[in-house]
Amino acid sequence: MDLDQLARTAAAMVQPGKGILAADESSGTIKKRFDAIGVEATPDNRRDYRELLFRATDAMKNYISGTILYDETIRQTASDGTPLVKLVEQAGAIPGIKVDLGAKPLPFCPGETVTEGLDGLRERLTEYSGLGARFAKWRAVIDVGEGIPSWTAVTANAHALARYAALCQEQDVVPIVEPEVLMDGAHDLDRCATVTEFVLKTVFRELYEQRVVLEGMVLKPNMVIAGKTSSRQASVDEVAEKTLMVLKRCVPSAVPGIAFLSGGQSDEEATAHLDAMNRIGGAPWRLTFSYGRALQAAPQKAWSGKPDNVAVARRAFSHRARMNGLASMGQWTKELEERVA
Ligand code: 5MM
Repeated sequence: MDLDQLARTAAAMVQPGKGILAADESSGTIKKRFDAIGVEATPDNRRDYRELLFRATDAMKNYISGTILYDETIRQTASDGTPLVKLVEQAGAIPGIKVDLGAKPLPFCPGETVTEGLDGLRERLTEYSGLGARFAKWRAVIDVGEGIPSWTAVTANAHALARYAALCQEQDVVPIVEPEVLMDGAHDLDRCATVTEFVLKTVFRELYEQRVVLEGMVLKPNMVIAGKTSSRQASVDEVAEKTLMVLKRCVPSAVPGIAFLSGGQSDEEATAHLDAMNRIGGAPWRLTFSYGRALQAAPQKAWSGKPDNVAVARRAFSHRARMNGLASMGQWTKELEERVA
């Protein structure tokens, strides 16, 4: 393990003004996104769409530090024969790869899942590293509801995350550790805070037990936010304060950076929350974004599968990437958002 290399890559992933583009939707998830814009989910359409993003020079060069790819994407070539992974590199961003195989039902824990994919992971990491991936991602999904999450589900997921992270570091691949407490449900902000704290404490205990070097990883958590159907939605400042409070209780300062997921927040909410946390300041880690939906919803809608819309879709992507880049430094304003709109 080359700790300097891991730490350098992790620091580059969370550098000021930039964040991570999560473009690692599995075929099922990208189908849902394409269905919403009336595009058939074929390998060529997925390739064209991702090529559109990776050739968006302004966004990729200026605001995107790294891009998470899916297994199919890291093997695909663009229309001119250039591997898509090379497009990411040429734009100055670091290629990464989703390596988990998805959340599967956890025995004896109704309604809960455990993320699978550890079998054969060492060999898959070797291959992905040869294809250009310098970081990886594994997402654990924690649902909040009556009587859940269970201790069983949280510890099973935390253990798998730590085993994955150790295997990555063994091969000089930076692990993004993503324990996502879902926004689905009617729970309030405090319940999300309690569950997120329990999950993060458990994850960091498991990371320690599996000998993961904290300086060579990036954490990708949810923000502390009320459930989507909660009768009381918290203000931007409440979300920022509670999220920072929970993170400070759980995340050692040796971790170089935290790159949030957006989890179903609107584009502007995800930006405003990140910005508010960076304005509060004083955090021992860099705080940035690793958004999927909150970066891609606008370009997907603008594109809608039509070649004539590529330029306008790239502008939409560039705008969201710039807004989030500013938020990663606490320099975003609503006025900037509206001026462009
Ligand atoms: C890009 O979305 C990823 C989806 O993966 P699956 O297809 O396996 O569900 C997801 O892991 C994503 O990287 C994070 O959840 C962040 O995305 P959001 O949309 O929550 O910002």
